[in-house]
Amino acid sequence: MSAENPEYDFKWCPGCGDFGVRRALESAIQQRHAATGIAIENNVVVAGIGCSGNMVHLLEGDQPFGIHGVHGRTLPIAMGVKMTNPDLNVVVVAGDGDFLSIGLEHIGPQAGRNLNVCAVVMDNGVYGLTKGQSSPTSETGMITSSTPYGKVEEKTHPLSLYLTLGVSYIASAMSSKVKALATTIVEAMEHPGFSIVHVQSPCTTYNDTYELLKGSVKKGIEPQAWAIPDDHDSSDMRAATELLSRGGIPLGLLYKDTTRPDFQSRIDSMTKMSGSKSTEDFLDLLAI
Ligand SMILES: Cc1ncc(C[n+]2csc(CCOP(=O)(O)OP(=O)(O)O)c2C)c(N)n1
Ligand code: SF4
Ligand SMILES: [Mg+2]
Repeated sequence: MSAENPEYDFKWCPGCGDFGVRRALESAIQQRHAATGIAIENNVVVAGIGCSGNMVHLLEGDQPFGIHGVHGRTLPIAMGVKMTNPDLNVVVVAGDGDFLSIGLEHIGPQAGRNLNVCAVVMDNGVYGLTKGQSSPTSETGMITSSTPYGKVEEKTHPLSLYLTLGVSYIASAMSSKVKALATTIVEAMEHPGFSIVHVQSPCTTYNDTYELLKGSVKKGIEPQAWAIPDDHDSSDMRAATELLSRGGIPLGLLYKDTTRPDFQSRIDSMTKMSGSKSTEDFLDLLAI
């Protein structure tokens, strides 16, 4: 359980975007409980390593189950949890470093499987916990503790990446818009397949992007974030690709494919087809 652990004394910095994500996740879990009557303990939060992953220790109110695992390995752990108990609602919480750097190799396989888990990715464009090194989503040229002369690499565009890899539900959100984020997380949890809610969650200590995202009339800064229009057809991959080509950070539901079976349904069909009745039967088939 993720009940408060007195030996784990971690606090987010004032203004950290992860506070908003936490409130949204708590609300989404409560909303699911209120709508379905399913116990809070039916939810399992699988956390990455980072300021963002510490969410699993900081959730307030009724406690879901929680696993604070290994850096970059949220998706394999989530798969293990979901496959051993398909009735659980499994939610991954991870940072841009955890999910898109060391953990990048796991996104494609889970997209291919359409594993029925929901990933909430907190993107602050930096490695916050380890004191501000550049991450895949740091801007090219950004000066950080690991890039004193500026980041050399091109930045990763996570939404395009998810779309290309075949993730079946992709939404983009802002940590400061808590109510909208909670609604999105509820929808993503309900989606029968692999869903990613990619959240702009600024790091006030090492990469404070609030002003860039929201813009400032006074300073003549155009907002990077913009709302996906209501008439966007989220079932249309071409329309999603076209939206992304406009640049900036689109906010809202980018893509949703409800036509693909999820991993468990594929496994169930295969089990039926193979004539195996149980895991024991299957293991017997392999016995020499
Ligand atoms: C295998 C391994 N490599 C490196 C680290 C060190 N490490 C801990 S957190 C982290 C990056 C965190 O960045 P991010 O996922 O963006 O989370 P944030 O702190 O920004 O929320 C790194 C490199 C580790 N704990 N384990
Ligand atoms: S270092 Fe950044 S990401 Fe980590 S708690 Fe502080 S503000 Fe949040
Ligand atoms: Mg980060």
